[in-house]
Amino acid sequence: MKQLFLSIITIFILTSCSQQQNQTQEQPKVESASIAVNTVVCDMCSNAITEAVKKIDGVNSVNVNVDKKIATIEFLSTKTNLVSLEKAITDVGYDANDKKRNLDAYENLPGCCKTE
Ligand SMILES: [Cu+2]
Repeated sequence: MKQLFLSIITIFILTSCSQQQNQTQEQPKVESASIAVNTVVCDMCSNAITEAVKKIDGVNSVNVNVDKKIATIEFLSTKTNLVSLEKAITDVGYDANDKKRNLDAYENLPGCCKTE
């Protein structure tokens, strides 16, 4: 009786382990990108970029560091890519890596967010 109980436990452990492995394999790959956002000056800039990037399908998280001027973004590589992330940022009026900001969007930013 005790042996039967032990073998049931063993089967249970083995089954739950293999299920966990399967889940890991099925999950799409999460990538992290650090994008230089050199024209960011304040929290409003940070919020504008965060809101814009979050709208992209496949983006898990966005964190803009105003002091270091870096946007750290976690995304699913199966759904989006670095170019799309950069474009979302330039479209709201900020430089992203070597991509220049959209000037019309930049003109519409609050005065405190303009760098010139
Ligand atoms: Cu700002």
